[in-house]
Amino acid sequence: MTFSKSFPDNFLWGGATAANQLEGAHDADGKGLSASDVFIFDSSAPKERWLDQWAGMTHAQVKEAQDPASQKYYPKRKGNDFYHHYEEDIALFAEMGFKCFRMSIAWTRIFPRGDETTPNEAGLAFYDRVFDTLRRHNIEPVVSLSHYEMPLTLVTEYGGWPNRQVIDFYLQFATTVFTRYRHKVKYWMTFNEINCVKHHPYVSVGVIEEDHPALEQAKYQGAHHQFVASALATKACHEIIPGSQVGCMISYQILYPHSCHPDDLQACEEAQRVSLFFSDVQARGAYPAWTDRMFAAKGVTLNKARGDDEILRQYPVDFVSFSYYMSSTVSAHPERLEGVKGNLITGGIRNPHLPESDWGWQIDPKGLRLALNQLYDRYQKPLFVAENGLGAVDVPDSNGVIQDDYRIDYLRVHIEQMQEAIADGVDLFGYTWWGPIDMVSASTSQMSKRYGFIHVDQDDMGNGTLKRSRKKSFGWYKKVIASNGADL
Ligand code: BGP
Repeated sequence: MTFSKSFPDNFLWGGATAANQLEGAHDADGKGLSASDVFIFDSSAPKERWLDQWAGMTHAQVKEAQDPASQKYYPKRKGNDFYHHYEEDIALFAEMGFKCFRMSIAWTRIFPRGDETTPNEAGLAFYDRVFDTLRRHNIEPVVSLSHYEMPLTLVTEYGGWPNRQVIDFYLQFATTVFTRYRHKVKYWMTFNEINCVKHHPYVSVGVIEEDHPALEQAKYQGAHHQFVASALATKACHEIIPGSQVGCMISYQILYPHSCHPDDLQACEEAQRVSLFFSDVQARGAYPAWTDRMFAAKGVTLNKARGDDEILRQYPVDFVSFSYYMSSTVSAHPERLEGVKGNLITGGIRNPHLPESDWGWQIDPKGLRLALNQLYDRYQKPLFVAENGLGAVDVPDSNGVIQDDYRIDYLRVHIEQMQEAIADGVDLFGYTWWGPIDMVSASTSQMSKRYGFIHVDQDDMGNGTLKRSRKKSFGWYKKVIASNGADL
């Protein structure tokens, strides 16, 4: 007998974005500079060094970026100008049949420095307009509070998240937006990819490495404060918006042992645990026992305030969301492997069985089914695929249309594996493709790393008309949503 079970009727199909890569208008209507507004990227550097750039900033770079005379181009300040195009863009999402739209609120539109006591009304009004436009199109907003940005002032004057005061600033921001949008937004995420602090402490916890000779201590102390802030925000959200749903969001890569040697499996398990303890804390409400040993090995001593453990225990998240782009393999002795280059982004070992994207991200749809099952086994909470997508170089055909069959193929095989996971019994309630419209890449700041169903006419230096046009994948995803995942 064959067994089949498909997407639930109310499945949330949609797309995912982030304010700092999308909106542009970095100084409009009172917005302050955010940590990501000063990020710049040198694509001429060797690819192996790309992650290092994304990982850190120096005070000198921040200072130069704040200088109005600086001639450099900062792509995230321009985004794709959603700030001025949101009505048109949301209408296009509606045309595709989106049930939901994942976006983030730029903290600096609401609190430009982060430490004010009164919010910026013009910033609040912008998101009212966005949410009202979504409602008119029957699109459910799914909102991240902090997606790789925080007010730059909280980095330069307060030292970022290692400073406990930042919890209060974040909670002020969170409660302000919960209260303002309590009738408009039901689904919230507290921090984007909270487990990426180990890769890029600057964007994750606002740490400038020069300030922190004990970098590991700063990273994990910052993460601890985010856990407490996330738990208290979850509590506040439930109080202010009855029936609201709050999720954590992690970056999830399936990891395979490079060989069947027990040492490789041990190394693989450890790497997976180090990545997953973040959602363990947020979904189960406690640090796993083994983290004592990990922190000791890293020389980290967490400063916990009295009551922190109780806060984590009392206010876990309602659902678990994650991004899934690729898998990687782990070896206990990578130095002994000859001719095996590390995965460009993660430093893992390349898997010889998998193809890769133009940017070296290895494509593994079955890994998505594994991820869904692993996370559901572990947490027994509803899951949401908050990001999944293919960054590619898109070249228009002679009629000016982008025939992105490669994107359709990527999407098709990942949807098939989600369907398998649902048949396995996983409680999955939504999927948002990253990013439904071309925008500035998080890790490289390039426009040319395109994910969209909608093309935006803009190059890496910000030149272009910003005109939006439909790619071939636009119609394909529309058909998938209309058939609730049946017509692939
Ligand atoms: C995730 C981030 C997103 C995003 C995506 C694709 O890690 O949450 O912000 O951009 O990856 O990454 P990139 O833009 O670097 O290709």
